[in-house]
Amino acid sequence: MRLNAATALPDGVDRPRYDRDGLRPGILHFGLGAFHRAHQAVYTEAVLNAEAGPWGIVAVNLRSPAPVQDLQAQDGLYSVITRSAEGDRAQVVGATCDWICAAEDPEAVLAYLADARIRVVTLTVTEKAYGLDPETGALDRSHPSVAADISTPERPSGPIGWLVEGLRLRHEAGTLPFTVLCCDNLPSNGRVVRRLVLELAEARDPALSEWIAEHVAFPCSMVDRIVPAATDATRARANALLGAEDAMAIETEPFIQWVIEDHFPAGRPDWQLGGAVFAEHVEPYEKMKLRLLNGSHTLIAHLGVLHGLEHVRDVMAVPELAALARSHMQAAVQTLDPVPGIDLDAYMDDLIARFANPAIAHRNIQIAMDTTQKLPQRLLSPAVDALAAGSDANAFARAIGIWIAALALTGEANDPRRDELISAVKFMPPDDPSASFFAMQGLFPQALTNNRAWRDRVNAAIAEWRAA
Ligand code: CS2
Repeated sequence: MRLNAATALPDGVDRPRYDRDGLRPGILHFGLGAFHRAHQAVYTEAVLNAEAGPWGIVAVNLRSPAPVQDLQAQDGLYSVITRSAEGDRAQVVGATCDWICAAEDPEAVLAYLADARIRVVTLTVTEKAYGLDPETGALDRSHPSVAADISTPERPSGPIGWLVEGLRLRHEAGTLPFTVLCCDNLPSNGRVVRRLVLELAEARDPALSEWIAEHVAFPCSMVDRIVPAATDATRARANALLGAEDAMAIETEPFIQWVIEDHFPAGRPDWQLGGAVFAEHVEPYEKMKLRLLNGSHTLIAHLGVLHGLEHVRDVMAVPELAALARSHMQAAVQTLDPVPGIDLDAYMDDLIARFANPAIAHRNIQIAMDTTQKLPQRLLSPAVDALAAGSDANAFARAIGIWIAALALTGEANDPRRDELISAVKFMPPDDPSASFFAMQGLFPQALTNNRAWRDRVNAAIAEWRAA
């Protein structure tokens, strides 16, 4: 039997404690992936459990209809299985009140975006979906969905196009705008999305862009929870815990964190009821998380590829490799300013324990995906900062060298710049093996491309790890 509103759940499974029939839409979310389901939706569920409110989530997937069909078959319900050494706990989340595939039903998405009941639009669409040119910080106009959003703006394609068209409808109707809350792992994520939205709006109608600049809030947020892609084992576990089949089940760690800039002129859920923290400045938290967690993740993922280890926890079980992750963090933490309320040593200890969690099967190749989109915020900006502070930034050179060595080993990449990476691997000059990577347009900042000594450190790391 499939999980749905009629399922009699076993005792011990958490479930919505509010009246789902009375749920009204208040949030529209783009990107119905595992991360959203285990993070923002769980916080919103906590709010709804604590106090009734108009905060149902309209979940929009941009392209694939599959998760939307699964939610439809399950009355919007799915389970989150929290796994730790103490065992598994299942929670059925009911906060999603409608589900739409934007490619199949764009009109329904536009109707919600125009609807004043939607007060917050959240996004988890991955780094690459925004069409951000890392070199200029502007829109990459050769990005397929950016190009489409410029040529046919009334029929949006990418997230920035949807936001602009939704805001245009509000502007035209004289309706208060929604607040845009980016939940992707980009630095200053709210500010980046604001800049891209204003650029696209400006290309369409300068008056629209002015109105957005004046009236729309784009708070930054730092999101954190390790959520591996679901597998058959996840679904089997859900089946055993729920006594019903759940095609949307996901598993995750107990840790969860959300730090949000508190700027929501149209109102927002009291996400602090779920443990979120509202802060005046979120950038220090974002930087901490991107450089300590995500930077080490990228390093660990490629160490895993090089050593034929499938999961993050397998890399952490090899003492020399775990020590490398630790020393990477120790270098990265030097590039951070103090973060209010956070003991950075304890934060790093927790990260090591989270990565080693034996109950979490997080595949290295999942993290190694789209690395070109992740390097700037995770490894390259901290390298630039470390060099500017007089360090040799060797830890970051080593992480880049390990990435290149892993690419050279497999000859493959799951990355939007795959073809360029494959040809860079084919033309690695023996005396300067990273040269073809440094030549990739806009990938490395000038401060690194022009630094011969740092590039030599990358080369030394490639030589060491290719030989290992
Ligand atoms: C990971 C992140 O896939 C990746 O690149 O580094 O998804 C990571 O698991 C999350 O940011 C943790 O909050």
